[in-house]
Amino acid sequence: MPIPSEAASSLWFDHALLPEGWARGVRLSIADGRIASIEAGTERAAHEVDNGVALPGVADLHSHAFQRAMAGLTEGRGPAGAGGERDDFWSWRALMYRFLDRGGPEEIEAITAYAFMEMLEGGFTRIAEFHYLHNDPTGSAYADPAELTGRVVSAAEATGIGLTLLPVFYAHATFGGAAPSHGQRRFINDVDGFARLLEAGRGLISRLPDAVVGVAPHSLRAVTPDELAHMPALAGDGPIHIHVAEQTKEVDDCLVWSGKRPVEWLLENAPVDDRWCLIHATHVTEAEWREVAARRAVVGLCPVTEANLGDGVFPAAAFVEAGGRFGVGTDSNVQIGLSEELRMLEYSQRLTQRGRAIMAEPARSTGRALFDRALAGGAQACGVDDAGLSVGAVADILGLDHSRIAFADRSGDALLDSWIFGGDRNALRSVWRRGRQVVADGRHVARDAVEAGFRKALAKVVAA
Ligand code: NGQ
Ligand code: ZN
Repeated sequence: MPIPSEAASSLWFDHALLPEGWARGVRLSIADGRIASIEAGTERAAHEVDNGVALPGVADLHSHAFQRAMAGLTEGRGPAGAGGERDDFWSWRALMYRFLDRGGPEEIEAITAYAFMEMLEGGFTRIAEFHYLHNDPTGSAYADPAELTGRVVSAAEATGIGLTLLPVFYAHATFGGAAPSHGQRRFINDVDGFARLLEAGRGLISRLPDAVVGVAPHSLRAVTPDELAHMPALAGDGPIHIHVAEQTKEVDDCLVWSGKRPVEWLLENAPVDDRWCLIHATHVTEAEWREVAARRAVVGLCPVTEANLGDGVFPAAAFVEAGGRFGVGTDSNVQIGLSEELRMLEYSQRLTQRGRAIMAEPARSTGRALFDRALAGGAQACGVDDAGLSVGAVADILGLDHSRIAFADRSGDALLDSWIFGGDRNALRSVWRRGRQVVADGRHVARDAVEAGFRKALAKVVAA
């Protein structure tokens, strides 16, 4: 069920954030899903709509879409988790595993489509889906082992979001090649099976206009060094994503296993370069983050989820000052939105450093610096090279409603700051993907059908 709307041939904006900076009276012409020309300083013609403030669409570099269905269901106090006396990341993970007792292909597709739709409504025009749900609820492979991969591709097609598909390799419970636990049965693969899954994924995405396939060894806990060594070749030209150093227990366990910290081990034992995206990397030493920056890898920050799970705070400001690259992801999808992620990122830095405008840079406001960096880092991590409203780039465009009170008497970077920090959720009015309008008046064009599918899926997967 691909979305119906026709591609626009030209769009007029009162303000636009172009790679060289802010411009007024901007007309973008669009052909074959790409920006064909950009004129600035124009007057709006009588037949043209004022589409407000144009921003380039940003990539969400990390998601487990199915977790959207759990939002709000893990916020109570429960029995202690595997990792300690209190509710923490590990007790959350145990609840998340239990959530996977139900949910077949139809439910997974419906939940994924709902999350992808909300990403578009929230300003993300591409998603790197870190997809690790491969098996059925008993832990057996589906008749088609790529069944659920196909469902992710269908969800991207139905919503129109750009897809960077990251099939996940997952084989062990923890460091040292431990056998997987019962809760992990839906994730498990071996290297040969994974190679076949990747091939299937490459076939499945060929029906999407600009999808990318990469690989995702889940974490140093779930993958042995031997298995990890296969991943760069399997990735081909695609990106390589891995969760790393999100929790202090992971750091401690890695030290016991190898004598090294997770990021340190990865940098010494894997060919980490600009194809790599290190998800979270929360607990890093200065030597580690300096080396990550020098390797030009992207750090995939997921500030809302990291706050929700109590992970900790990545030293983003120092990392960026050293030339480090980051993008943002929605990870658990407990809440989905670009402005929310950027705001949480800045606020986590302010709260720990007791300062203001921590991520701002000379001549760029906080919001602008966050936005520019997340745009570039997201594109790199997703394996796409054109980010930004420039001629030849894919026409993935956000339109903020300039008439809202949040933007009164604002221009330039203050527009971004007012959107990100003012928190007007209705400010993002329009989204175009490859020139087709997928969000109008703040709603995805297929919202009614996608929402109905999600409701049906929830009724099946949420325990009574
Ligand atoms: C995940 N989520 O794969 O969904 C993980 C939890 C794990 C986050 N790390 C599982 N936020 O890391 O073992
Ligand atoms: Zn994750």
